[in-house]
Amino acid sequence: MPIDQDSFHLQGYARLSRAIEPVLIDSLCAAIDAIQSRVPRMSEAERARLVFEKDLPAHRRDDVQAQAVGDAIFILGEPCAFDPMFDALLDHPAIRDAARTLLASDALTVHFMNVTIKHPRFGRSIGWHRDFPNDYICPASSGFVRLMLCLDGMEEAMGATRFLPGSHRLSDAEALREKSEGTPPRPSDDEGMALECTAGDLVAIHPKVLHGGGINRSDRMRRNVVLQIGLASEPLVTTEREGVTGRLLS
Ligand SMILES: O=C(O)CCC(=O)C(=O)O
Repeated sequence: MPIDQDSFHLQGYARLSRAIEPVLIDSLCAAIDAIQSRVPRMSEAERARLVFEKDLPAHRRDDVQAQAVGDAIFILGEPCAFDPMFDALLDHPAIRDAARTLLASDALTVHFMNVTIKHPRFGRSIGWHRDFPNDYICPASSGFVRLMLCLDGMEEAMGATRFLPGSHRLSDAEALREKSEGTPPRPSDDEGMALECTAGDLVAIHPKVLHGGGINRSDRMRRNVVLQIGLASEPLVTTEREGVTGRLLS
């Protein structure tokens, strides 16, 4: 089943149900658990690829204090550098086909990969934002897509990703101007719609759609692998690079 292009272009996002097989999802979850438990023994170089919940403002996790969240990882950057299991996603037909369909090209490169983790009971909320432009790894135009693989599934109480449907309909110039002139007032956190998913679902995020999501107030883990994939013809204009950056999606 192909990804729903109409929904992507109309709403700014689309979901492909059960795109990735459970056995791979289980292996990725086990790999993340092993990385999390290895944190106390990690080198500085490995820790530098992680963003820890305790280092971020407490107001986005209901003021749960840093001492109470331990070494919980919020962003696991460059997961392929920790476990080659993540490489399997770059070769997975469901990922390749979704990106080719949505970007209408066979000549695509990987920009980056991470795992965004909302731990049970305090995993932080993410404010409304667009992915284009971003300061991390970004081309000059919005010729890219983020594909988000839900490892645990997402319910609203778990801090499911929220979308403001149709908010991607602005020009690249307007999105760039908005960023340079300061963010205009955003909707309140509970506006838009929470996209509930099953483990293994793949969500395509338009680079200009407003999205975010609430705190994980449930007792379940909420982990998503996020992959940014772009047109090979669009050079990157930011300076950061990952090991996977520039890899052709074959
Ligand atoms: O994990 C999520 O809910 C969304 C991740 C996200 O907002 C992003 O990659 O831009």
